[in-house]
Amino acid sequence: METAAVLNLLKKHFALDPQTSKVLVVGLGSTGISVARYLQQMGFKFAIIDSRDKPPLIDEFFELMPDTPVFTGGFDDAAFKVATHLVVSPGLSLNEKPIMKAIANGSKIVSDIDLLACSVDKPIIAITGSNGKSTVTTMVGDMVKAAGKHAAVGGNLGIPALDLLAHQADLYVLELSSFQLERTSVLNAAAATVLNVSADHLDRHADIAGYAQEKQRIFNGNGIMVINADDKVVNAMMDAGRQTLTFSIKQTADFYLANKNTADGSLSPSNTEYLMYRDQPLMPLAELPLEGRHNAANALAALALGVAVGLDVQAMCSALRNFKGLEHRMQRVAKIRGVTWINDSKATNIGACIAALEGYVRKVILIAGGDAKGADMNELSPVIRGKAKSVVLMGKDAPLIEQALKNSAVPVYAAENMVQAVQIAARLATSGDSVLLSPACASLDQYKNYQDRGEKFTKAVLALAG
Ligand code: UMA
Ligand code: ADP
Repeated sequence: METAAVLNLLKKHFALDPQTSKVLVVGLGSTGISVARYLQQMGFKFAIIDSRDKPPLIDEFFELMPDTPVFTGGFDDAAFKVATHLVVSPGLSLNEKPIMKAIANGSKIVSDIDLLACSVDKPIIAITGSNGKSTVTTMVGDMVKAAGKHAAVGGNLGIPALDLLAHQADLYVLELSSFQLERTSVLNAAAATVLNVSADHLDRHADIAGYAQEKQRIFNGNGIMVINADDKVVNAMMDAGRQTLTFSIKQTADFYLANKNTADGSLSPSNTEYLMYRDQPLMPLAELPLEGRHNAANALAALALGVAVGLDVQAMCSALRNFKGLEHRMQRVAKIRGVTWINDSKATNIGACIAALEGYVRKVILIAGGDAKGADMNELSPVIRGKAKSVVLMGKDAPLIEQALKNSAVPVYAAENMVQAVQIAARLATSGDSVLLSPACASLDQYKNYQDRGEKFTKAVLALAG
């Protein structure tokens, strides 16, 4: 988009003006750097502040913008006092005292997503939810490519939204977290979805209703809403006045699963399920190369988003057939002496663990635990009782899960680290069993991140093979 047109929008929506505004970029992580780069290109006056003594990207920043004022090692009141606008990175709560004070004194909050939305005239597809965001975002990106168009894919997924402006794109596909959404006001995506809502990040949001409310902001505007008909909280976000596409793995919807093969009006063999678009069978579910029934929901959501922006249905199905799946999400690590080992380390909340377990017909051995982030582990109890033969627990909040299973018949074992957890699971497993690492908790109490946890699991499992 022409710079003048972008500046007009920024002025209209946020009174943001290169001549008069003083912007404070709060946080010197990947978002902060992308915002600084954008503001510099657009000719704004700005400074950057980070509470840490040595933010991880400080050296890169000094090299990039040696003349920009930088404050580190705390939140200096003086820097906030002069700021007309704050762009606060998603890792920081808006409830930080200096931020709240600045807002009370009239500073306006603008997010990197707002800045992107004001800078592009191509459709944005926006994806949020407690689980499945990265999977669906990647699927949609692949679908856009398969349809012969150029997708810019990023946001919470990894590439900060504003860095996507460096490439020409026909469509922007954004994964958005509740933290990004809570501070975004002008997104107006052409198609948007909340995939599901389950307890997560309750250490940052007051309660699940507040968390859902932030997610719902993804629908602000007048684009097509893609709604999960199986999720009560998401269903309540429906707006009768808006164009909507629904998806479901449990009931008929715009996108759903069915055994009916309507090509010739006959029923297909009962074990052949199809991904359906209204009365049109799109492809057999078995051709989706992913473990777990929740991935059928993800595929249907991705198809709905693609249809919402006019992508070719056959091209989208071809992208789904070729979809490799993402690491650490229901990833099959090995089959050793008849036991299948699955790495679902990215299951950092209850909803993901429940979805993983629900996908199994036979009972599994579950490895779980870590930092529960304030969630109620009792919610796990029914599905663990129904789907787990035994549970191996580790990490800070293992006692919460153990307590939730107190009066159940499911045997619980304690492990101090991943190697021990895998060895205990290996002793418990017999040929034909599956061992599932799906922790229902964040990893940071014992690991660098969920990737590190998944890698340690994989290494310990492969060591079993000798
Ligand atoms: N921090 C401070 N002081 C500061 C600024 C940051 O201590 O002054 C800390 C934060 O508390 C946080 C860390 O630094 O622990 C990183 O925060 P950040 O906002 O600078 O993070 P970025 O590097 O900009 O990365 C963010 C997203 N991170 C978070 O929301 C925590 C990345 O998502 C995202 O890929 C990136 O923007 C680009 O959009 C990561 C993530 O973990 C993958 N997201 C959470 C999730 O998926 O559950 C929400
Ligand atoms: P996110 O980006 O929202 O964290 P991912 O695609 O990275 O989502 O998957 C995170 C975790 O959630 C993984 O454990 C994965 O198996 C699980 N998951 C993926 N899709 C869904 C879904 N639709 N419902 C519940 N859990 C899911």
